[in-house]
Amino acid sequence: MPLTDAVTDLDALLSLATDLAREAGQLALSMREGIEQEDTKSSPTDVVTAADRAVERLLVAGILAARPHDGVLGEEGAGIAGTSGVRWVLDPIDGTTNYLYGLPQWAVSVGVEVDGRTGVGVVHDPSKDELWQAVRGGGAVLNGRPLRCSARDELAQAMVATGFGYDARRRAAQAAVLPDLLPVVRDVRRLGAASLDLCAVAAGRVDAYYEQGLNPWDLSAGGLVAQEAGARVEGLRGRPAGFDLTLAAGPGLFPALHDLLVRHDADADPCA
Ligand code: LIP
Repeated sequence: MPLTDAVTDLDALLSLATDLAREAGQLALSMREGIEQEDTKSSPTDVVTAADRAVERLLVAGILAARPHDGVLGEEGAGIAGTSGVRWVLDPIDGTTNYLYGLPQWAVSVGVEVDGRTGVGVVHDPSKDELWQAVRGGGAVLNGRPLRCSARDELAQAMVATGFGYDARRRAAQAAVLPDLLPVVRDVRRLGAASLDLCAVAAGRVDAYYEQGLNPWDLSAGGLVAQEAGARVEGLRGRPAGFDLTLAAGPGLFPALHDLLVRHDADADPCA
């Protein structure tokens, strides 16, 4: 079984992250009915609900009760430096727009960095009762079953997921890639939650995923799940995955999709 030969302290972090993600997922599920937009952030469509904030408060309280010296970074404002070398990277509800609309494609994403590197990732999708877990060097599982990414290496056969930002300038630049991408791949999916898109790569539910504009909390846990399932999770031109561009794909497919995105300068920031 993967995850059993991980370093003990990573095991302990995985156990705490899993318990907290499950508890947070149940809270989010309980608040879903009748939820309304409470605020917006980077644009009028970048929404926040009371559930986003309540779930982040629950996660932070649970982390600090168990590990008072850890750092925490959360999408909804949690920012604790910490002194332990462990930092929790939280997206309390990844896919908030889907959550607001009642589309069952959202997740609680809990990444745990040890000395600056993600060592544990947990993504909990309560709508589908799916628990995605990964430990660096220990593999990735979905509901306890080992994960392996797609071995597909032909772009023409590839199902590619992507996402679009909240800023109209970024969306225009992202749209400009599609006329060249759509004719040369099997199909494209825009599912709306980066952490679940990355987990879908890990499970071979899509063959690749790319997006510009991911924040650390979108990428942390799902990126480790995809990596530990054998996918490459990187930026373009040898850069690490991150805000400029995140591309996740099996080793056979990665180069062709990478080169198409390079031709489009898909990592250039149109909002700069
Ligand atoms: C979402 C990401 C998604 C992206 C959306 C949004 P949020 O995160 O998971 O991939 O396309 O624009 O950023 O805001 O729902 O936590």
